Amino acid sequence: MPVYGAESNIVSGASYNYQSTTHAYQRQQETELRLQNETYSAAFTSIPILDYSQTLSPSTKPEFLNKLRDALINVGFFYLENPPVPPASRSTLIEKGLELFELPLEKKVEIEMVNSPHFLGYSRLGAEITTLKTDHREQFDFATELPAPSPEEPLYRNIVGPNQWPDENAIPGFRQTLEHYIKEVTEFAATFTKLIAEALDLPPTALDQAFSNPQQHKIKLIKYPLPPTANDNDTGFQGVGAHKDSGFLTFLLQATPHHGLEVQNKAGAWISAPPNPNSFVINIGRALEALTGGICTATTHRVSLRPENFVDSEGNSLGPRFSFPFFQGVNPDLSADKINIIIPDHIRDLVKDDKVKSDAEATFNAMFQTSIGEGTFVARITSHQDVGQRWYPEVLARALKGQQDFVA
Ligand SMILES: O=C(O)CCC(=O)C(=O)O
Ligand SMILES: [Fe+2]
Repeated sequence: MPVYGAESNIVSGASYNYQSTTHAYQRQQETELRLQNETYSAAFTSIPILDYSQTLSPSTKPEFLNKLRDALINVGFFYLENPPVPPASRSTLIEKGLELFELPLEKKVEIEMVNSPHFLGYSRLGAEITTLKTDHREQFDFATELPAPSPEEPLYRNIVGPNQWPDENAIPGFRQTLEHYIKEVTEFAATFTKLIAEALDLPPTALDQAFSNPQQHKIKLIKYPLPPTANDNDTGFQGVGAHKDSGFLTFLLQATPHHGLEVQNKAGAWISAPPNPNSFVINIGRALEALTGGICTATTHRVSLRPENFVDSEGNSLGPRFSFPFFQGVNPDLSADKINIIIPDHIRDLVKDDKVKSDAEATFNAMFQTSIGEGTFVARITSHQDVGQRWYPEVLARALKGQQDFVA
């Protein structure tokens, strides 16, 4: 256990009076006590399980924050059991989500993503690319309902805009169900952001500066059909290729019992993250990693479509896999000069690996030098090239040239 000098009790860059220094010292001692229970390493072999109900009582909250900090630093993924989004909202979303995929193709293509300059709507099987390879999945992208930017605003602000909703007559109640779910997870995400701040010994509102008001969050409804042939992840079909999420936090609802989601530990091994009852899988995006100087780690993950993931333990077919991630967004206009998050030294010191810190700094510079919206805009264009071709052909051409230079 590291021993901290009196100086390091003081949050660097901030001026503190005696009382708050004492307070910081107490918090540090609490932290050290909590750290004695640390259980995960960067070579984790399972995904931590946290219980949200522990946050509701002052007697159990410190233990929760301890586990949360451990998961943030060492794993970047965790299950959150008993989340405050009611089970009924989750099951109704799953019901309506599955119904949406059952619509005939002609109804789905009415809201095809290519119609939307805001990257929202339906993507047919195989329309998305991750790590230069096609993903074997079909999906609908929805978001917090917000108006399109005006033509005078910077082009990248088009990552925000209105949804394309399915025909209400074809799927009555879908919009209401989805908007209700977005509202509930939005509130939960705001609450959880405060817990992240507390786990880093920051004031609960310290991370709120990352968000706009209103803030657009995204939700994807994803269907992974069983690929037509056996495959492995290197040469065959990928559900979604290895990637890190780009936003703040992702709250993933695994809608069916399939295995397939895999998380890469820092030793390179792929760790399975199968569905756990009454939980979300929560993971950290690059924006949160960068904003915390690498303390919170954004971890690579993928979805594997091995045939054994599509059968239960008795060998019965499970049908397609469905999964519904909610991506907590950040303010697209956020840039380095607008960010003032000072992580206490005793927390920064928990990350021993200097490479992690310098990578996080590089990500921070790349993401926030202009504004985060610019980078996100280009990433969307390269992931959804049909949308790029239709609405932003010049940006797409430039981005593809950049990718080729990078690959070459
Ligand atoms: O389908 C899943 O379980 C994960 C999907 C995912 O990682 C993503 O869409 O970013
Ligand atoms: Fe992801």
